[in-house]
Amino acid sequence: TGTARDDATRPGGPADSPFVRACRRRPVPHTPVWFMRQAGRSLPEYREIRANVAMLESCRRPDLVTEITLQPVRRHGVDAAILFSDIVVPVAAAGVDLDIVPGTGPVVAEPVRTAADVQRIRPIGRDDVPYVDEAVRMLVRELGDTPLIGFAGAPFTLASYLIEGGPSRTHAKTKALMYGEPELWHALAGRLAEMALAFLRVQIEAGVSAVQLFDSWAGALSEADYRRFVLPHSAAVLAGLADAGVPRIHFGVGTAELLGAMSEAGAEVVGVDWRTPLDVATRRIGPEQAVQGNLDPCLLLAPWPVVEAEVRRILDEGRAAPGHVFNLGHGVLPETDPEMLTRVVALVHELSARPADR
Ligand code: 1CP
Repeated sequence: TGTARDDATRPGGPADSPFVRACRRRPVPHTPVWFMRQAGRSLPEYREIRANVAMLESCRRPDLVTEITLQPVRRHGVDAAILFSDIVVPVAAAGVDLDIVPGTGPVVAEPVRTAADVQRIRPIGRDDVPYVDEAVRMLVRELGDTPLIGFAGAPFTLASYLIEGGPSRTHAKTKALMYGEPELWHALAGRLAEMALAFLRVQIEAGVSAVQLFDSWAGALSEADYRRFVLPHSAAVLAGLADAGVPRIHFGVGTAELLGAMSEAGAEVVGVDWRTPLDVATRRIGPEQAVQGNLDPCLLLAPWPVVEAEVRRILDEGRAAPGHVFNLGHGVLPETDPEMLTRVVALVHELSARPADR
């Protein structure tokens, strides 16, 4: 397992790529850019592969995972690939009966209600997700100098699917359990933190160059509740990877009021959605962490001159941060014209190009 990593750290290799350098607040030849959900329904070549294969099934086939992960790298020239998988893949591997329903998202057959339900969620390791280990190893070989990002869902966002039984707008059942049965909440969140940590370790062992912890729905919480019920569990995931040698990214949506607290969880990079300008976000996060973001995904549905002006603004505001990875504020919308993404990558590279000697 050492070989993949040793090879990755050579000069010019993935660990020395503009993406990883920006995560570590080091000088870069240009601002790196990738897109959350860059692999997916905006690409006709993705829709073709997925036409007759269910989502979870596709995540368990290393050949398909590899091909789907590479598609946006080939097409757009992004600075990083992100493993094609889903945050509920390790949950299913832990024995929870769930499916990813087209047009809906994750649906859990028997939502978590009791301590016994929590105990049925088994600890996982490499042998529970061999297809992830295999796909990452294939991808690291195929990608050469382009870094691969591994990811996991954070305890709050995973808990929401498990408690609600599916996607939720209010997260009402989740909050009811959190407030009404705090011990049960902490038992569940603790178990999900262990799951996320184990899942990320498998990906790091197999050779990913960075990891992102997705707490997509944490913005539903007040800062006080976030600090009390969520931050310790997310911090435990990130702390468990402190010696792993790869940068950690911590992302959520609607987190303007949580950026300070989230930055305390310990990641090298804090993801920011489109609601908070990156210079404002940087003041909340502090000088010790890089930022990632934050073009509104809906903007990619606007005419090019509008997109161009927004890309310029975000690069300007990103200069206030000690490191900037360009991205969207959330995932690519399925109706996005892929040509827009290709043009954004080229524009970010062109506008941010630094002289070679820097
Ligand atoms: O290219 C990539 O970005 C990699 C693929 C990826 C990632 C990073 C997928 C594939 N899922 C995820 C993570 C994920 N899954 C998150 C965190 C990121 C985010 O906030 O977008 C979340 C919240 C999920 C849960 C999920 N899975 C949803 C959202 C449901 C809701 O609550 O609104 C959905 C729709 C899925 C299914 C899914 N995952 C991925 C794809 C391509 C799809 C659609 C599958 C299909 O129906 O074809």
